[in-house]
Amino acid sequence: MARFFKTVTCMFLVLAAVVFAEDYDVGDDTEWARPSDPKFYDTWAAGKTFRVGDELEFDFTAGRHDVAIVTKDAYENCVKEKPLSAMMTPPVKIVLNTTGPQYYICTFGDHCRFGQKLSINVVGAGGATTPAAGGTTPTTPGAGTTTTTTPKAGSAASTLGGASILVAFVSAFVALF
Ligand SMILES: [Cu+2]
Repeated sequence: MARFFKTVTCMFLVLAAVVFAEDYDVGDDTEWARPSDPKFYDTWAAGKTFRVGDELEFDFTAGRHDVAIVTKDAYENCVKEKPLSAMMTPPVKIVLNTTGPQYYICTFGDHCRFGQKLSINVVGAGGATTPAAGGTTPTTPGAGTTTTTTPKAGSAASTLGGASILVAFVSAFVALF
């Protein structure tokens, strides 16, 4: 019996991770570019809940932009030297693997100062069971107040949670018998 519960738990965790992980195309149709509105990427991030396991995809024209992961200070002041890491080849895909604020800028020309910069706050991969996690920002990243309103995401997650529990149980029975 213990093995059964272990199986169920295991499958649930795997499925939950798969079901809840989201891929985000940064900027959607605008992609990763110098925006006409300097607040564009703040607006894009607002209302989204980024979780560990989610993936950001930056699409852009090679040689025109890049994606640099930077500190909060570099983000705020558009410091282009010595980024934490920099990626030149699109599409740049970044799987979020730590909680807390994350900062990205483009180091080409004045792109950052014109708003080609993104700050997000990453919360734990809690799925449906941690509605409160999205509401607490440990450090408020300048523009990254992305966390307060997630009623839509929450209800969707609950529905998915129910579905994946069902799938997990069915899978567990199939595996056992
Ligand atoms: Cu750029």
